Amino acid sequence: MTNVQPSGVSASLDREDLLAIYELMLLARSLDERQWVLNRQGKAPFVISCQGHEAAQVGSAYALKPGKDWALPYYRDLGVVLALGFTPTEVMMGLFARAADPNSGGRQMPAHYGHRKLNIISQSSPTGTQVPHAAGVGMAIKIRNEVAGKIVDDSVAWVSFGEGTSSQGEIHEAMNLAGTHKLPVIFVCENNGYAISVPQRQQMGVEDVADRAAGYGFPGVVVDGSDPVACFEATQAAVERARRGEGPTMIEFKCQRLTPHSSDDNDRTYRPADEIKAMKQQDPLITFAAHLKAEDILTDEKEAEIRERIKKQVNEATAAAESAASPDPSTLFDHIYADNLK
Ligand SMILES: Cc1ncc(C[n+]2csc(CCOP(=O)(O)OP(=O)(O)O)c2C)c(N)n1
Ligand SMILES: [Mg+2]
Repeated sequence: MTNVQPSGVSASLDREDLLAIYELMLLARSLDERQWVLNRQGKAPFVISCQGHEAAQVGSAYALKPGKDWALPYYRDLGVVLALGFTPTEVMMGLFARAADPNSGGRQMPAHYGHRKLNIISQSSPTGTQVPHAAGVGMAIKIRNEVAGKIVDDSVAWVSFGEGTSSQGEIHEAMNLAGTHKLPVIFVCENNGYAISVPQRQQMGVEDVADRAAGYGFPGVVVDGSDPVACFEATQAAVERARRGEGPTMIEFKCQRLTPHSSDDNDRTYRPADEIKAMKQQDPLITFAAHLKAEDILTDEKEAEIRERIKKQVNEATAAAESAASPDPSTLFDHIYADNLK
């Protein structure tokens, strides 16, 4: 296991990239906050937040090629799907279960992300089911190259899950398969220290989930999940390794969950108030903005301009999705019985 130290600089990221990453992080936060407002107004059924994970999500997804690589994100990954090309309106279509929702045409719960054009594979509600799917995608890529006798497809499968989920059996089976066959899979664990109300010390006997990768014969790295540049760098290294046919990597991002588990949870019953207060000091939006300002990449004027643009996007997305059509009842059985497959 290797520890990747926060770097703040990357040879592959220029000033425009760093500003784009910051803007995506802020867009994810703003859309997330709007979803909570809509939930508390009784308009949106369920919210599960990316707040506190934005740096890990955007930094990591920024190392992928949307539409070429395969992404199997989990429910918290709003920052990932935005970085891969989801529009704010598409996100809101999912929240309101509208017909135009790219995830499932309004059939899935919110935050079960999927997008055909972007190669984002829809996930199921039982946690972790996307992880063996990712190993299967990696196996398909490998077989395609074996049949051709050379690398004709150097795409990778990127899959994410929480630390609680990382203890489930199928995650270990998927990592074993990927390690055995050197599959091009990036296993991303967003470790926020809680599985709903259960703290990590009651979930597993190790401190670093990435330690487990050694048991399957591939590298495991631990990265500060509040530093988007370090998250990008670690993912880029894993992607390059996978593209070269050298096999999988596990990356563990140490994140903070700044909200309750979901809009149906009250974390004040199990998290001390001072723990939440301390976490907010480490908010990646604040620390990354401070870093960019210290480097003269972000100015107060630029920040105001970005915030204004995002406010407009979030307002427009909300209005478009609120007024959009629900799925037509005549499509109820689509995708359920063989003769209705689309
Ligand atoms: C197989 C299964 N067991 C339990 C649940 C209920 N559940 C949903 S999210 C969750 C916690 C997962 O925690 P973690 O993997 O750490 O991810 P986090 O939400 O903290 O990002 C649980 C227990 C579920 N959806 N599926
Ligand atoms: Mg967790």
